[in-house]
Amino acid sequence: MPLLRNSTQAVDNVFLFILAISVALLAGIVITMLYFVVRYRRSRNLEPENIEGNLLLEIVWVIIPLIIVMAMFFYGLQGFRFIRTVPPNAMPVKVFAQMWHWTFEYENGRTTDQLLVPKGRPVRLVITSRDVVHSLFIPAFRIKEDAVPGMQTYLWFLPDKTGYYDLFCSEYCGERHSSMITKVQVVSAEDFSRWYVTEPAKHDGEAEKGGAALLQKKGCLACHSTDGTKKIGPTFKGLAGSRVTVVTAGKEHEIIADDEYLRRSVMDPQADIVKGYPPVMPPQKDAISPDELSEILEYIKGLK
Ligand SMILES: [Cu+2]
Repeated sequence: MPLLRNSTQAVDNVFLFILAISVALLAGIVITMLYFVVRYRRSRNLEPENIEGNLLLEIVWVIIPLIIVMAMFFYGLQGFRFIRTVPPNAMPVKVFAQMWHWTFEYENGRTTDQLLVPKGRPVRLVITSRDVVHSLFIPAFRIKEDAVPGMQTYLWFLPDKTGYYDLFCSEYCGERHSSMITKVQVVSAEDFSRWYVTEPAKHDGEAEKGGAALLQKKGCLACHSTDGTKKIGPTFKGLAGSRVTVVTAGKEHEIIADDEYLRRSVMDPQADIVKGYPPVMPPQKDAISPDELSEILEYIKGLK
């Protein structure tokens, strides 16, 4: 059996093996069936014969399928073990799933919303969820694993060709599930180390700093707009200081969107639900630090 190099191989080998056996079986059965239809047609066999058992034949049709099925099992097991055994030199990346956004965190604390990896080095993804069950799927590398709140799961893969590959959520997780799609970008080892050591603030443009960048990074913009557009949640434009009709514990009332209200809406979103919107936002206590929240609010207040 060939030595496995990556997960794509591990899965495709078994798939092609089973496919080949299935095609051979299908052809064998159909050909035999057609032959029998002609050979034993009614005009030639008016009187049916009585057939006794045949021990040899019975042994053969138990043993051969057994060998085939066991071969599928061992071939599959080999691939499964390969996929579940992370090479020791793998680069760890933390993955956080949340409605409806992916965040990738590198060892140096750097976070991104696209997965950037160097060519030729295995990558270990340590996956968890900040709200509901999601599932991380990278079809090009044939890997998929659930993202479960309160639990860590893992995947690994070997990016051996540069380029962009789809990465998306494959566990229906609510209204904007389909927007949980991003890319894996495989770059050369040199390009990667250059990017890895660059300070994000120097690297990214002015506009990407502070609150605006945080809104993007934390996934807020999946549901909230900054230009007045109505999305899953209310827009941030003109929000600060405005009058908002909210539902608190089943009772409707008006509230002024002051600092306290804005903070509560991020950290404990279920406390007051803005009228006309679904109560779907998860609390951000663990995802956004007090300093980050202050920066975000500063930015939101500027959106007149
Ligand atoms: Cu999801």
